[in-house]
Amino acid sequence: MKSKTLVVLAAVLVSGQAFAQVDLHDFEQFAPTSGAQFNPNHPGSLQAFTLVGMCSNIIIRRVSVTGAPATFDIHDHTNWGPFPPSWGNRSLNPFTDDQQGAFWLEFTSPVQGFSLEYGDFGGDLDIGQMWAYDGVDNTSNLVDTDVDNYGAGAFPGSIGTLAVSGASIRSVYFIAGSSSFPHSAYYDNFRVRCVPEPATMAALGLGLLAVLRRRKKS
Ligand SMILES: [Ca+2]
Ligand SMILES: [Ca+2]
Ligand SMILES: [Ca+2]
Repeated sequence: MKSKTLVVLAAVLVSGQAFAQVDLHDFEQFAPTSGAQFNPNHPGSLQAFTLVGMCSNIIIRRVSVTGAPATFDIHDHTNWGPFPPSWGNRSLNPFTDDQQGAFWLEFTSPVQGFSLEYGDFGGDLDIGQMWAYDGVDNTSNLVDTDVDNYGAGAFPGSIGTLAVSGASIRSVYFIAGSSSFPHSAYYDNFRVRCVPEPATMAALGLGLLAVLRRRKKS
């Protein structure tokens, strides 16, 4: 590694903040459980699903309203749409239980921010809502909220976004839909902004500075 690269790396590592890393989860690599070629179309095959990230994993679940487990699917839209081109061929689908509760994401390590994209094919007037907590569920402290009016928007041109941020987020809840169908939107492109670990960053930065000093002397 050249000295100039080392200087830049050392500066970034010492400052810590500039190193905040983002995990993108686009669902593209997972086997679909629903889609146009499946019968029934939205079987609700999943009760929990884990997304593996570089700094935090996400456990996806849904809140039960009826007492029965609330389910969801990973949707294949290869043969049906058109979905937004940036959504690829897979997304998160709650339509099996559109009268059930919000999605509940538990982060296995604290994160600084979370955002997602959502939308549907028109027909109803949708509103998206999101809540972030500092503990693994919604009995902990509320950190941030977001509301987005999708209205009469429709795929493929209209993509809604929901985003929350805070010093230490351990769970996020979200729901998007209308009064008749409270959970009636697809979700994709989860982005997780991770917490830099100040102690690790400082140690790495100091180590690099030491290497640089030694090089200058020689
Ligand atoms: Ca996707
Ligand atoms: Ca709609
Ligand atoms: Ca809808």
